[in-house]
Amino acid sequence: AQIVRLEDYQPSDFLIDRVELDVRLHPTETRVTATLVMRPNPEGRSDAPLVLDGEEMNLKAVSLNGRTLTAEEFEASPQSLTIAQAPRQPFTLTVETELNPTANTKLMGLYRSSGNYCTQCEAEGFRRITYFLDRPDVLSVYNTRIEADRDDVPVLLGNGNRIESGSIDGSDRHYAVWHDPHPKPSYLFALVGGRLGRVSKTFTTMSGREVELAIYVEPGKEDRADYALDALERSMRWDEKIFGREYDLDVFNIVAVSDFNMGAMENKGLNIFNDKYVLASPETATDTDYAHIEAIIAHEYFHNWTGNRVTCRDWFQLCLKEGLTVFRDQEFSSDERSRPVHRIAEVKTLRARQFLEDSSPLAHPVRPTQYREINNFYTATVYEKGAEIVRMLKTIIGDDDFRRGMDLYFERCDGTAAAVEDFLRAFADVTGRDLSHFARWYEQSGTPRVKVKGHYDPDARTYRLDLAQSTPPTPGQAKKEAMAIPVALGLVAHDGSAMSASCDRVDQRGVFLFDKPEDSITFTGVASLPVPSLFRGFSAPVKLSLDLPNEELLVLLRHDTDSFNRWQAAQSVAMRLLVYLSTGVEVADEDIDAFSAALCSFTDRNAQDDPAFAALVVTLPSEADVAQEIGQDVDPDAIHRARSEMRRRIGQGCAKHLQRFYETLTVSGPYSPDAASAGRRALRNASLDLLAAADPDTGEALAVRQLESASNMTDRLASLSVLTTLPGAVREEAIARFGDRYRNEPLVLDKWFTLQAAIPEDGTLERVKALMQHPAFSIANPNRVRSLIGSFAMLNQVQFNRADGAGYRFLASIVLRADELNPQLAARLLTAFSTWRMMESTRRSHAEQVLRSIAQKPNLSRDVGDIVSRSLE
Ligand code: B3K
Ligand code: ZN
Repeated sequence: AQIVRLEDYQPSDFLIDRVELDVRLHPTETRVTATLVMRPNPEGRSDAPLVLDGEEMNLKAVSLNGRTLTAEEFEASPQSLTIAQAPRQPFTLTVETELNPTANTKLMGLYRSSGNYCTQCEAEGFRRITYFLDRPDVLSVYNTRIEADRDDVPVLLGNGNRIESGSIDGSDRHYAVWHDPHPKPSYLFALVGGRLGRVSKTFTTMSGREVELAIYVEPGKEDRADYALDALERSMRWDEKIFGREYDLDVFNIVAVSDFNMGAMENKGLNIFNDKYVLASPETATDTDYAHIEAIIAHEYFHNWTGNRVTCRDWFQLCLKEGLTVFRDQEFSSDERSRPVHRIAEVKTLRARQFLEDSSPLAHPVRPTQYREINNFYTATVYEKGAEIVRMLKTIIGDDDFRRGMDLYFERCDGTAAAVEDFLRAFADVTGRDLSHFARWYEQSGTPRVKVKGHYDPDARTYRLDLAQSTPPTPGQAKKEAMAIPVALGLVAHDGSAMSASCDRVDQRGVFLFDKPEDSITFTGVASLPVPSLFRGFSAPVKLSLDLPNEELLVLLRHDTDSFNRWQAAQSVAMRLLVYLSTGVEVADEDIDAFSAALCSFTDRNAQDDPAFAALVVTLPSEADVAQEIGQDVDPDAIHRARSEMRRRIGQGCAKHLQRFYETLTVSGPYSPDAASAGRRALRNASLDLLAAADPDTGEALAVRQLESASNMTDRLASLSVLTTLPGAVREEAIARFGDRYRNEPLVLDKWFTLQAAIPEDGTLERVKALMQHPAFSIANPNRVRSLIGSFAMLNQVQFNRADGAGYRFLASIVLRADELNPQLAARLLTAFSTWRMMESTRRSHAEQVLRSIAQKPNLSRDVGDIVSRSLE
């Protein structure tokens, strides 16, 4: 297959200044007439033919400057439309195409969802609507006229502002014309047509302009969009206050659709969302759903500046908009909720997804240098590690210079298609710093490992830290260089008192920049043996090796002023015990008891003031986390047994405390998704989970009672989740009743699918197969497939990785079926195999066999072909 390389980037030979689109919506024969006002690019080649991208369309006519071209004057192939003799002066090209949105199961380009029409163009979907220079560095002003049947399609939406609408005399059709004054790349184009309900409010921007905000949803579900609308308003206010960014159109529309390949899409002025990230009511959405809605609404809105006003030169620069925008949405959520709690959640996701990817055959740099299918690079590395790079930059240069650098970046790059270099240059220019070493974070893949050893000299009252860094080889990068790693650090005395030690290598913000393979720093005035607290706030995306004994980690849990490291300390102890238990290293009972006692007293002290934080502290690393830590010859059954044993021991050791939390942390009054109430529910439900692990009978009784009396989905789902860990008739009855109660709520059934797919028992594979026959399940709907099949593969360590290989064969069969309909969905599912090399040999050989059999299939999509071949490399 064709490989696209960063080093081959060439500016486009032609530009498209204006686009007039006329779209006549029809279920199977939609007509699109595109009039493109074009000219040769002075920066392009002067003798080049005009080659427009296209895919799966029916070409009806082509005309140049108003004259219809004969078949000899152009060449149309399935992927392109070529005019060999294109004019060397400005010209107008008109292309008429016909498409079938009903047959479009890839959910790219124009397609139908629940009878409505919608589009998805990123990365390369616009070429499925018309022939075009479908690349992000071609920016055009769009005018879109949409026409449709008035009764079937009463709502017509496009990018920008609506400038005209009306009926077509003598017919049952109507139209609307939308104009977007901001030049944009084709991937930000969108249109929607359908029967939709609406909620709206007016927003006054910082300079006093009025903007109409609206969210469109399935009729009857309007009240479920209120929270999203509120989150949108808060996002807009926040971006004004924190980054000085104002919105730039008269309307901002969001449409929720039920068939969508990812979370949402930032089309200019017309965001299209997976309805999972818009619709929420206390009865159907959990606290986590509310938090995700808030974050994704913010993320897509923030793209208006980081992505749309400043867009990407080419797809290799994807992190320029995604990493930066994730950073911005993380900051927003941190300001709206609890910053320490949010930081821990970010790091948990980063480790579970990005560290995993970075140690897998699919590892790639934050800015990749080549791809076969760009849709396979919307990854945790580009998004989450990309955000960590921005965060490190801010840590290194400080808040004020970071804001000045952002301002300069916007000022310089507004209206352009930029590259990572432009971003870094803005910060280099405002600080006078050389950021070329730091830029390596975009180029080098793999998670650096930092080894640290501490040496205390009581006579000299000095404490020295010896640091060494290394990054393991990754695909295409055998040799690694040292990275510029900001280490935020401090020293903690054993009794918890503050230490007045100092070190001239540590800046006023407490950060040491570790940018060599090895280095040492020395603190003076250290009155007693300290416990080092390193990478405070998780100041860099690295793996730290520092063998502190459990007692010292528990000192950090009790006394560190950095809350991230308090949590980290508990996780480190838990991880050490879990790895020992999983790999047959003997663990003394006292070690588990000491840990459990420390957890009891810690949660006791924090339960009332910060229950969300306490809930994170009592939650053990997941089975997948433990597998990743072990890293090779992994036996998922042993990990499952170890973790179950630990949960039981902690549940028993802390039973009194947990019972008390369970009884006292109730939330009175009507449901509210705010962080404080959500925190109480989180600790209460984490307590229930551990109580059930310690004593299944009590746990079952409590869970059944909670399931019946719960007034919101968070508590209801948490109790059902606890019941799924307790095999028997009570569980089956609870599962059946829940499924029946929500039989008309697909988004709730998704949660129900997920819980069942994650049951770590032998019967689960059959259960999952049976659920595929459920009337709500559809292989064509990404949410359903991910909830049932994706959860089985990603959450159920023991059953997906069954020793007999049946889990792998099942996933492969689904991937192949899905690939015929929706390659992006299929490729995403297939990434569940990225851990295959770390399994023990029996599982490893089953997985390899299954991957090889997929690789041999004829007619694989480029998406699946790419993932399978890289997984086997
Ligand atoms: N930019 C989109 C992702 C598009 C994915 C294309 N396969 C959503 C986001 O990151 O905001
Ligand atoms: Zn994004």
